[in-house]
Amino acid sequence: MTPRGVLRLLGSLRTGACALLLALGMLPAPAARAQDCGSADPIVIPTHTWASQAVMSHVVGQLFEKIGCNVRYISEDSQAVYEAVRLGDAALQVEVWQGLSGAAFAAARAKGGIVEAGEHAAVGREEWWYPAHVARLCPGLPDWKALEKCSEIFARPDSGGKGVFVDGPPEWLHDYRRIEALEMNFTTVHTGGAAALWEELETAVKNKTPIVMFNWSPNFTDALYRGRFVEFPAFHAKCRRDAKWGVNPKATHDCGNPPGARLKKAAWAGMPKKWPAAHRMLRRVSFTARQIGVMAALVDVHAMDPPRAAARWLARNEKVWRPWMPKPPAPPAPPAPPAE
Ligand code: TMO
Repeated sequence: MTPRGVLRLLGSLRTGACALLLALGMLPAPAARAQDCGSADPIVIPTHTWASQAVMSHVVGQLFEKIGCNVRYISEDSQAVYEAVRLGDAALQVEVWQGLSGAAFAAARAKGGIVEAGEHAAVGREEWWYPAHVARLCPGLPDWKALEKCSEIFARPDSGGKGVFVDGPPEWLHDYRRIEALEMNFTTVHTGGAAALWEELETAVKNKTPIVMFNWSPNFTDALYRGRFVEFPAFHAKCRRDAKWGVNPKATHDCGNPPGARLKKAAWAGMPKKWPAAHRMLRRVSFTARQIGVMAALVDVHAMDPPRAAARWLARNEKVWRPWMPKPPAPPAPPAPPAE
């Protein structure tokens, strides 16, 4: 059984006990009212197709509800979302990745209407990746030149002898010029979404077959698979615009992804005025890599849906989120001493 399979089984045995915890975590908070939120209009929170973002969205939404805000969730494309937030059709995006969304966020910011609402503690990395057993199948990893030498073991019946790089959906807008720029004997196969990526991973781990795939950290895979990112020639901004830079003097994109940046939060510029308490709370929200990995695991390993996973996370992590809540109003000042 794969690590994910084992954990799923243990998880189902614990479900009874957990239902109780969950119920405790969901006891109604003392009467928060919509006027405390600034507006009774729902705060629209967009969710994406990978687990940590969906769970984090519900964690933040359930915190907003604790202070009396109304919340509505929509599922939204991870590129189009920045335009939606800019126009106020969605209020925020809780987990902005540099690689996936850096360009779309910057473009929307340049037009105005969307602002950064601070960073998480976690640094995100997005890159080609392989689970531990692949290191034995392809000596010399994580160096990309070793991967290139082993390309044939990653071939599939329909890949014409080329190694297959298993990627996420086209929506993630990955740049494949790197494969050509580094003259790699690889081709890309898209999966329909994150869940399909994990199915590919699990199959390869169970059968000990080679796989190289897109992955990111923080993720549930950090704790479960002891994988590594492939080390490509180090990123440099010039790599993307200056052909002469880098290992291939005739091509741009002859380097890896940026080494990583803090994950950010984005907000509609009208949010501070319309929902001031929620906006202040959003600014204070900051998750560590470990916390984000756990959120992903609740869905991808323990098969919970994101709202339940969020309720569970909140029930177990009050110490983390309590300091983000609005401070209770100061007690009334003691009466002044009577005048002489
Ligand atoms: C999280 N994602 C990093 C899909 O690009």
